[in-house]
Amino acid sequence: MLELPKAHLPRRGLLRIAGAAALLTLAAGTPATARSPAPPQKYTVVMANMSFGKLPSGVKVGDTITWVNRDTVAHTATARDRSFDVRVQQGQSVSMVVKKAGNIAFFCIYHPAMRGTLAVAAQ
Ligand SMILES: [Cu+2]
Repeated sequence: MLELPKAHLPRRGLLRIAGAAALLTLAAGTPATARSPAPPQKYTVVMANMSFGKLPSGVKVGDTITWVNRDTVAHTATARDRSFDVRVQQGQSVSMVVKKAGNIAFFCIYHPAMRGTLAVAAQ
């Protein structure tokens, strides 16, 4: 119909269109999460009935884990690589900041049958 052949469009107009498309592409390609890292999260692991309760997933270096001991004896959460070693008296809780990434096996030094593996992602 009234469509102009490309050769008839002014050069400047074409450049402007290309520029706008580039800006839109940039805006779409930059999610909010890329600008700032996620804030540290807090998790809880319960020690009860002589075992560790459900372990959190999605833990990252810098997050905090609070170990809550609901038993009537003391427990520890001791990493086999010693990247953490938390002693928790009966009825108490102790918080720690996760320092190291990896699948970190841990146990209770008083009750070695109590054990688990904490999956920690880098920051
Ligand atoms: Cu124990």
